[in-house]
Amino acid sequence: NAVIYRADYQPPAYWIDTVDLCFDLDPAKTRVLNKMKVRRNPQVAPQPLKLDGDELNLARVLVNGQGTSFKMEGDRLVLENLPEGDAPFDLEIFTTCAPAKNSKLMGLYTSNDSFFTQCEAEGFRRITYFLDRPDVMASYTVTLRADKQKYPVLLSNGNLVDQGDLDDGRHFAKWVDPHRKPSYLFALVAGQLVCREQKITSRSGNDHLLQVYVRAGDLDKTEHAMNSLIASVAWDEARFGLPLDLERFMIVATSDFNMGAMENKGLNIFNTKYVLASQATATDTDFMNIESVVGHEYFHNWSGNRVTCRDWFQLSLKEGLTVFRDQEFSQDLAGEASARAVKRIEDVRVLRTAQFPEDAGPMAHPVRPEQYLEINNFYTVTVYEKGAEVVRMQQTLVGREGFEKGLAQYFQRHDGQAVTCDDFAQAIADANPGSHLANNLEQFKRWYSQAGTPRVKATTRFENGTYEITLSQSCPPTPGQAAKEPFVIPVAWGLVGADGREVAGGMQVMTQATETIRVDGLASEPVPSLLRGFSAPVVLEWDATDAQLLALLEHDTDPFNRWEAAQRLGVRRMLDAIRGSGAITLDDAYLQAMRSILRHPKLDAAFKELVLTLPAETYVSEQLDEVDPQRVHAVRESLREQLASALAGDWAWAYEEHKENGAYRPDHVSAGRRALAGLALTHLCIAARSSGDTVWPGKAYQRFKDASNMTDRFNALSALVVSGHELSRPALDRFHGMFRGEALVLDKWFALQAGAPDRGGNVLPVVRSLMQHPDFNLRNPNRARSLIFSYCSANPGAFHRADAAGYVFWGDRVLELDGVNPQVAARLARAMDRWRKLAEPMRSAAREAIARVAAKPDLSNDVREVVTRALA
Ligand code: BAL
Ligand code: ZN
Repeated sequence: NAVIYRADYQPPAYWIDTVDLCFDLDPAKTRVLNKMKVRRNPQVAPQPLKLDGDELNLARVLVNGQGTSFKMEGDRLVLENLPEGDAPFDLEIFTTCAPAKNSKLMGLYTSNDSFFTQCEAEGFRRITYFLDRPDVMASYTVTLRADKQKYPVLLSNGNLVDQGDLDDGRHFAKWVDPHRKPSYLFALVAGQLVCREQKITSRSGNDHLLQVYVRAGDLDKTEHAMNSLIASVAWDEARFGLPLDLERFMIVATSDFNMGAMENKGLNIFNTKYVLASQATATDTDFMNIESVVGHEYFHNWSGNRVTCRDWFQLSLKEGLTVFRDQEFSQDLAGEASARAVKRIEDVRVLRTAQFPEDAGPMAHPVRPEQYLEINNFYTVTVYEKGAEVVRMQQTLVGREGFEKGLAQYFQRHDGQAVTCDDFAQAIADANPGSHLANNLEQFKRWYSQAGTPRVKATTRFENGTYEITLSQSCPPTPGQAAKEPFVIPVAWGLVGADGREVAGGMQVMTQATETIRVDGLASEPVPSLLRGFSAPVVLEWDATDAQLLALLEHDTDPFNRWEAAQRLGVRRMLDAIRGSGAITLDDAYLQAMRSILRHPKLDAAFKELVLTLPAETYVSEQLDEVDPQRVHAVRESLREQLASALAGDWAWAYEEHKENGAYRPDHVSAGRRALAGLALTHLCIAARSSGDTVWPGKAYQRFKDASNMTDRFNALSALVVSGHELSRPALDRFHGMFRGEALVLDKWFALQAGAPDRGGNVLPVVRSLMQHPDFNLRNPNRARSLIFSYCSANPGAFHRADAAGYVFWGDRVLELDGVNPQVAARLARAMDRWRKLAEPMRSAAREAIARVAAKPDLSNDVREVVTRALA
């Protein structure tokens, strides 16, 4: 229960070379026989062997076949009388555990009468005593024994080398993993599963068997996951020369899973949310997410599994890199430049609405954290998404080809090793001597060590045909880091002339606190386009005029900054209203600009949808020193209503123009059309609320009933719910009736109601009553997230109530969940991260609610760490 520090890293005192595990699977009491070959690490002074364990029943310990003395230090099993010298010895440990009682979903657990494992980060110690740390890599042989009728499918990592029947209706399967791996990549699955399989031959001519395992009845929802896997294998080989190194690659879906998915070697275990999709049950977003998560887990096979982390502080080594790789994969699959830009905007939106607040709050930490109490709390948007931006900047600084060379260098140098973020950056730099990265490597690595979002302030001057842009960087203090040194910041820039044409452009690689870009010989003052493509994860402080932003929205050749101009125009109007009287009337210039984007003959529908979507409430709130979330919500709603009413004719045109897509395909072009039609329908229903019109809500209801796919159906349902139309009730009831057997669709049904716009405090009572719904189940993470998180974390206008009832609900749920699944509880605890920014009386009420949670004596480390930091 102590804080762990990166600076305290010590190499392991022992190595474990081989592990032979034998499981007798039983939900109530599973027996685990673990035979290891262990040897001392000659580089470390002799000391006892201390094995990690958690909630295990220890039955026997043998060293070289003989009973031995041992003692317990907390959860650790300590062996002192071990053979002298460096020669390997046999260590045999026999334990039992209770998978059916494992509601934490870490280690070995049951879900729907099947067995699954989750070992990252520290779940393997809940299966057997072990050196459960990523720098101890071993060769695994696994034998699974279980009732044949109940558990006909028995899977583990690697290759199936033997199987057969045993007495009493039991059977066995023996698996050998040809690759050494750390314990967090171990996996087993046993249950009644069916699989879709596909044989493929890779570019290099090797044959592989790909399998996707699901429950019977779900097989018709696995085609997209399989296609995504096939595409992932091909992409990694084509783009980075990284082939599949296994004969067999399996994906298994389970509906009880803490995370999205897990990259266990050769046996990825997935949340059903990221596997199952059919046009009737999954939206376009679900299809895209499946593609990217399947890609992400597959890409880990190299970036994570072949080269892993020395310790958990290095988590971003594999996660930042693999998010970067999955983002690139999705962009490459999207194809055209405009579709790539849409994906980039979506990724940046996640970063700015989730990671920037994290970087400014009590849980702020560097991409490579310095300390943790519970590592599960550090699977964060900082480690993942900001980590990916840090990798992306390295690519920017060495160029795309240089980055490919750098990655090849990294894998060549470190294949089979457990390494650090420093090793990664060093390899990329070494492969690119003379590059901006190589020339500034130590300074660049501050991105790994300094927390907080840097701010780049831009000021401009035009005199005698010379345009100057002065850029100054700073970074606010974060917990434990009062002062920051300058970062290396690549700022992609361009100048747009008065006639809308590009007049200059380049990349300023900032290394100093202040730098100036100068362009001579200009006939008139241009408009600067800065941080193109979001070339660095910073806040750009630029006091642009409306005219400059409107010019960029119309002319910028950089689609990201075109979108960004619209965001700035929207944010400015919202902030003016929030800081002012709370009321605002949208100006013609803004409305006209939005109209011309909506009606633009050449722009993609997906891009239009992004431009016409107002900045999120959380993003707007981050721009304020003190936040009244209800006021932010009210202002955004007011703007949306005006946008809806003023452009009603244009929205009607957009809906009619984009609503028909022919046969459903989840490709980017038709998904973009559906997205824009959905946004239009929402605005038309919102406009109908003020005008009293019944035609559009009626059309939305009809669309909801007749839709041929989930995207259109859900968008129509959402339009009714968001606009608060009375037809939303029968539509919600009908939706539930149609999909009562589809867990993932019911998650959407819960989430939509919990995330609905608040009208006079009506959402919390709905959430409370949905907690009593027969389909609600707190123990299922997806369901808990769909109802509770959708309310507490994703609906600020409804959650932050002046009467504090939202906070009381939050505290009760955190404590309730902590008794079931601390990892999920700690995520929910993070809903209060930004409490210090709240206006009174919410701030005091929030502090009281957090203090009430913190006062509970037997809190998990997970929740304790979050609430303690929040109050610090
Ligand atoms: N390694 C945990 C799940 C993921 O990031 O792929
Ligand atoms: Zn990952």
